[in-house]
Amino acid sequence: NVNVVSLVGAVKLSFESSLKLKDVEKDNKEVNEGEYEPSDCTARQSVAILIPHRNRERHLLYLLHHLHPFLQRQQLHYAIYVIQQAGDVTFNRAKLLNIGYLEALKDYNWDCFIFHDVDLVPENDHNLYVCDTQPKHLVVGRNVTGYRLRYKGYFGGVTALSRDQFFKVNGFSNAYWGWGGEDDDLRIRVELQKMKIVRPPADVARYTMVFHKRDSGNEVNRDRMRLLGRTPQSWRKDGLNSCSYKTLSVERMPLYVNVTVDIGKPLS
Ligand code: UD2
Ligand code: MN
Repeated sequence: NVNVVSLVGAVKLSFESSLKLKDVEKDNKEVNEGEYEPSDCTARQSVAILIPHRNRERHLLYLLHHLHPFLQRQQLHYAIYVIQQAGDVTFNRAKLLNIGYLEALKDYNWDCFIFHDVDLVPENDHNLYVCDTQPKHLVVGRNVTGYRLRYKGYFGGVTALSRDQFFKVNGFSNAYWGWGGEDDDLRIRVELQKMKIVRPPADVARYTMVFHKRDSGNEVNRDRMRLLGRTPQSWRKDGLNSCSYKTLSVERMPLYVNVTVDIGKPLS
């Protein structure tokens, strides 16, 4: 029984500098250790939201503020995981997301995984955070790029893959340190499995990206083109099955599970 009334379509987003974590916690009393389940129906999918993170506290706060009510309107059983890279070695978004998948599955057998940049806030709740029969790219447009697809094959920002789809491609590559390439690598993995990327309609798949500069510690990865050329040969042995890391802590906060990890450093 679908309660269509709970969706509102395009929402007005707010980014108040006075917003505090305590306020967001008060607004989301039904969320327990980052997890929520509708009380009046059975959700169609159980969804883990994975957010790679380091030093973007303000963005995380804005995202939690909008995402919790958004996901509840969609009547999902969900949990939010923030995967925090410890230390100041070069950032590795893809490896953090692999870790999120592995760690979240220790809690529950999630059907679907949403790989989510911390700075992207969905503008329309008809953009459903569920998995499809094919890997799904949820970002067609962003405010900063005139709401147009950046390029054909673009697969960055927010993606949804089922547990099996992500397992089949062996997850992300762990080899992309610094900015760029890891999203294209995942697209290649998906295409090698003869899967086809789907997207919601452009008027629905819209995001606001909170303004930011390139972070120090996330410099452009100059090796990314070479790596992308090797993906067809390397994907089988570089991914979920080779992801080594040390879990430093798992904190069950009211609004998310905070997983802090030591992911090592790039080879040479
Ligand atoms: C684009 C993609 C992103 C990724 C990246 C290249 C879009 C909308 N997003 O983002 O998915 O493919 O290019 O790697 O096209 N982060 C931190 N702390 C840091 C650095 C990064 O938390 O110091 C996380 C955070 O979740 C952030 C994400 O990594 O949203 C991507 O980094 P970015 O926002 O700096 O890169 P951007 O916007 O070019
Ligand atoms: Mn960004």
